[in-house]
Formats: sequence, structure tokens, C-alpha cells
Amino acid sequence: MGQSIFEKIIRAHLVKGSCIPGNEVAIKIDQTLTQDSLGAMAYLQFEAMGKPRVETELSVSYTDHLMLQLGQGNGDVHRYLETVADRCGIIYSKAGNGICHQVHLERFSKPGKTLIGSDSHTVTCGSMGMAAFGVGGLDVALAMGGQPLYITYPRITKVNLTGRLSPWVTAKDVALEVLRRITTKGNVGTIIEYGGDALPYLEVPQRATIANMGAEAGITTSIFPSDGKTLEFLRAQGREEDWSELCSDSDAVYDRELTICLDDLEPNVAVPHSPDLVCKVKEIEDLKVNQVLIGSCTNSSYQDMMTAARILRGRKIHPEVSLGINAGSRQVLSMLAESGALGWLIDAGARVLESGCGFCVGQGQAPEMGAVSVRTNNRNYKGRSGTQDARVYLVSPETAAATAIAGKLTDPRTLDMAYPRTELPEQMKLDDSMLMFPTFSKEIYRSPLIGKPPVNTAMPEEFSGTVAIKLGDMINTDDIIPGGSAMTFRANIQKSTRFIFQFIDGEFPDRCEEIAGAGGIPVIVAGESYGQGSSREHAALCPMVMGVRCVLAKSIERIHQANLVNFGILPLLFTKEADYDDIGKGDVLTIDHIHSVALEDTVQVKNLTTGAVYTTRNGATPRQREIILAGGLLNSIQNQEEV
Ligand code: MIC
Ligand code: SF4
Repeated sequence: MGQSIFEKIIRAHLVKGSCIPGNEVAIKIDQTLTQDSLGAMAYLQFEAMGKPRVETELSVSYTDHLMLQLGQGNGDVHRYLETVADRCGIIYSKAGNGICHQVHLERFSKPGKTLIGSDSHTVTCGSMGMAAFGVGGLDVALAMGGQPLYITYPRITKVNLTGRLSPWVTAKDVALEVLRRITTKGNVGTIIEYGGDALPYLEVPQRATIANMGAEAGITTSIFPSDGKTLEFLRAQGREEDWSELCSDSDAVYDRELTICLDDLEPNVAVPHSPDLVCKVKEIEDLKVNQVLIGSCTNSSYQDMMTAARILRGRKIHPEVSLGINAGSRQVLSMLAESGALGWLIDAGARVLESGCGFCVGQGQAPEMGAVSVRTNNRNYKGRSGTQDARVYLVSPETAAATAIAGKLTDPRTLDMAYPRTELPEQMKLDDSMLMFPTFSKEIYRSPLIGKPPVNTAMPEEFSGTVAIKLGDMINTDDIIPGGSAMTFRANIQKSTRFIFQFIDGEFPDRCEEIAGAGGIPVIVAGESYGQGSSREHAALCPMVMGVRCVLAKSIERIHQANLVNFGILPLLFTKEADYDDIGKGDVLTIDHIHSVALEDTVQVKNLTTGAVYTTRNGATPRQREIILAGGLLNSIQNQEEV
């Protein structure tokens, strides 16, 4: 039987296991990336492992999330990252060089390689024929130390893209269409492999937009073939030698197939507060808009920014709109400047923001109370903009530019101009002077903000829990531990715990302390798709520090579940809707003989408050169950070394 692209890469990197959906496989990791908000913890964990140098082919540390530098906090983290990178053999991308996913795509992506990153949108490099995964920081630390990554071999959905995009309809509209069809839940354990006769017309930056938003769907990753378009992209980046062809066999078999005919697509928009609430722009046109923001790792390539600039050239934005533009990398920003396009944007009334994540994660540009903000990024979760009651709509750069001019949500096809599509330039501007290559000579910088990686203890013999919080469906990791100003403290867990469930239940930390103080174990109860979104391991680390040992949910998303395991928290899944309904905040739960039953596929949980007994499914794989009982991955590795 023929092989898919994904299977070819995994087979070439297989350390353990077999490529059967649902089986756990261990794979060798070629490249890693981190960003500054989660990177510091990953490097602290790497340091704690005692390895002097990274053992990967390539590891890059990016500075893109913590860019505001209000007070010394962000600067402290940058300096730690720069010096630890120098010491450990990691390339450091300085603040201002761009967003990790955009820069990695431009300068380091390589067909056929495996890549993991402590950021959920690491999947963007799937557009280059890489097997790219978002993971927790501890998984990155282990891969840098030469350990394989464990993943559940996924079911593969083939998405055939057919036809051609009409003028003004873009890759973002495709990404939103995929989300409309497969939604943000129920996709754990699947990947998408793209194919179809439209591929020769989709350039790598367009493919990157589509692969990027797979993170919102909760799929393990997306992958495109490495073909002539991939070669063109690498040639423009002066990296032709990094190209190799990679496509699926003609008789490859997929678990599911879907076809999206690009001819039928129209400009799409995701409405508040979930990226899968997608409708056509024309259905809600005329919505008055206060803010428009163009950028983020989804839509900030040269083509995206240049097309927006061409739309805005010679026009003015609506007087009641604030427009911000945020080029994805210094390469893009510098090319916009040299071509004059930056001037067109400034003349139109745009505010020029630094190349970084910025507005996408609430680092600046929080709009006014109740504002309507139209953005080109990938997540419109409630509160993520920095304003709790703002309403964020996700669109293409074309729709965003048209909207900025009109002051209301606008289908760009109504603009009185020919579509100014921007082709991939034959040669991009190459200047790697903001990448710092290791010299192995710097002293590692420390500050009070750079804490120590917390460690857990083994699971207690007696499990007596109390439900500390009961949550509904689709709680994302921004809900668990917010972005914005909370991100400054990611390298210091004690400080980070102050922000846990800040906007849902600010008393959660105190309640956990009370439960733990009385000798109990705080338990989190949740509905479907718990832990969507970001890969931030703090969504597991902070609860761990508060004493949480078990999350009981209807379903848990992949990266978050792996993070729970890494920090010794047992993920249990309800098997009956009625059990979720039965349980309440404050209920006392016990699990008898946890050290033996946690090794099983089903675990009985007794609710002493209601008298019910729940038969739950153990979400952890057999290998992971041992890790949980040991109190997390670091403990488990230590135990193995001691044996
Ligand atoms: C995000 O888009 O939510 C982030 C911020 O990039 C996160 C990482 C983080 O929490 O620092 C992600 O996507 O993993
Ligand atoms: Fe940065 Fe936003 Fe991309 Fe996350 S989604 S990496 S915050 S630009």
C-alpha cells in the first residue's frame, strides 16, 4: 500500500512503535523552535537536565511575544534567552527579527524534516513538507537533549483543494472554510494532508496560512507536499539546496477525504468568540468597526502585507477606525520599506507596529470597551485582545484593508479596483544579521524573574480530591492562564499562578490552597475540548503547583493533555453525560488504590458527596500512566536514571 507524505517522514524518523492510527510512536526530532514567552521555562528545564549542548540538527530561540518591555521583565527574559542560547548551541533570533513561525519558514524550514516548537502554531511549517508539531516546553527541552518525541500516530484526512481562488478570495478564506467544516472540537488524533489540482497555484505563504490555522481546529498538524512551489520559495530565500521533492504515493490510502472547491469560496469571516464560527463577509456586511489589525503568524507574509498596501495606496482609512499593521518578519518589513509600500500604508493612516506577535496575544492594541475589532490573526477568543468585552472578527488582509477604508465590515470584491494580487518575488531580501549564532562564550544571565522549573512529587497513595472548579465546554488555555501582561511572568511559576483562571474564577488559587491545606487534592472538572488553543504548558504547570492531580473532562485537547501528563496530572474522561451533570463544585472524590488503577484503561471515581460512582476512561497511554504516577516526566526520567 502506498504511503502518505506524513507516513514517509515519520517512517524515516521512527525510533519506536508502528504507523497505525492510535498507536504511540516515538520519532527523532531534527529541529526545535521556542518563542520567548514559553522558551525561558523550556531552557530552564533543559539546563536542569544537565546536558551542556543541544543534540538536534538545529534549534532556534525566537523573541517575538514579549516585546512591549514595560518595566524590566521582558528585557530580563530576552537576556536570559540570548545567553543560554549562546551557551547551549542554539541560534537566537533577536527582538525585531520577526515572529517565530514566519522567520522559521523563511530561513530554516526544510522539506522532509521533523520540527517541534513550544508554540501551537509550529504547524505552520507543515506548508513546507515538514512534519511540524506544537508541543509543551518540556517536550522541546527533551528533544534538545536528544530524546525522541512521543505522539499518537494520527488518522489522516486528505483535503483535496480543487479549482482556483477567485480574485479577492484568499488562503485565509480557505483556512476559515476548513474550520467551518471540521470545527474546533473532535479533531484530536487527526492530521490533514493537502492535495488536489489547486496546489500548483498556491504559493508557500498561502499554504502557510492554511497550515497555521490547523492549530485552531485542534488537529495534530497539517502537511503539504514539497513541490515546484516549495522550490520557488526556497530559491527566493537563497536556500535552493534545502529543497527535496516529497509527495504521497498515488495509491496512498487515507482515513477520510474531503474536497474544497476553491472556485466556490467567497470572503469569509470568523465571528466572536471562536475561530470556527464562520460565515460569509457579505452576510454581516455593514457591521461598524472600531479597529483593524493586519499581521500575526497567519497573515503577515510579504504578499499579504503588499496586497493590503496596494489596496490602501492613495486612499485614507475611515476617520473612526484605528488601523495597525504588523509585518511578520524584518525581511517583510524591510522589503515593504524599500518598495515604498510602507509609505503608502503610513499615508493611508496606518500605525506601524513592530514585527512580532503584538496585538495577536494582547501585547498592545487592546481596543476600547465593547469595540468591534477586525483582525487577520487566528484566534478570537473572548478577552484575548486585552479587552474583555471586545468582539474580534477574523478575516483576510484583503477584507481587513477594505474594512479599514469603509469603517464597516466590507467584502473586498465591492472595492472599485482590480485585484492587486502580489506574486512571490524571485528574490527576497536576505539579511540574517539579527540571528545570533552560538559562540559558547557568554555567561548565563539570571534575574529574580527567571525562577526554577518546579518539580512535582509522586502521586500520593491515597487519592482524596475536591472539585475546585467546574467548567463548561471549549475552555481554552487562554482561559486557564491568560496572555497579555501575565506572559511577563512565564519564567517564574509562583508569580504565574496568580493569573490562573483570572477571568473565570479569580478565587481558584485560594480555593486550591484551602483544599490542599485540609489535606485534599484539588480536581478540575471540564466539558468538551478542554485546553484548546495555545501550547502553553503553564496551563498544566500552574495547576500542578496549586496541587491539582487530576482533570476530569468530557474531552481534552492533544497538546494540553500531553502537558498534563508531563507534570503528573491524571487526565480522566467522562464516559457518561449524566456523570458530568451529577458532579458539582466542592464535591469530594476518591480513587481507591490509585497506584494500580491509574495503570488501567478505565478508572472508577467515587463521588462521596452525591454517592455516585463514575466509570471514566484513562486519557493517558500506558507509557504516560507510569509518568503520571512518578509525578511527571522530569521525575520519571530521574527514576529511570537511578535504577
Ligand atoms: C498563542 O498564539 O496563543 C501563543 C501565545 O503563541 C501560544 C504560546 C504561548 O502561550 O506563549 C501558542 O499558540 O502556543
Ligand atoms: Fe504569535 Fe499570535 Fe502567532 Fe501565537 S498566534 S505565535 S501570539 S502571532
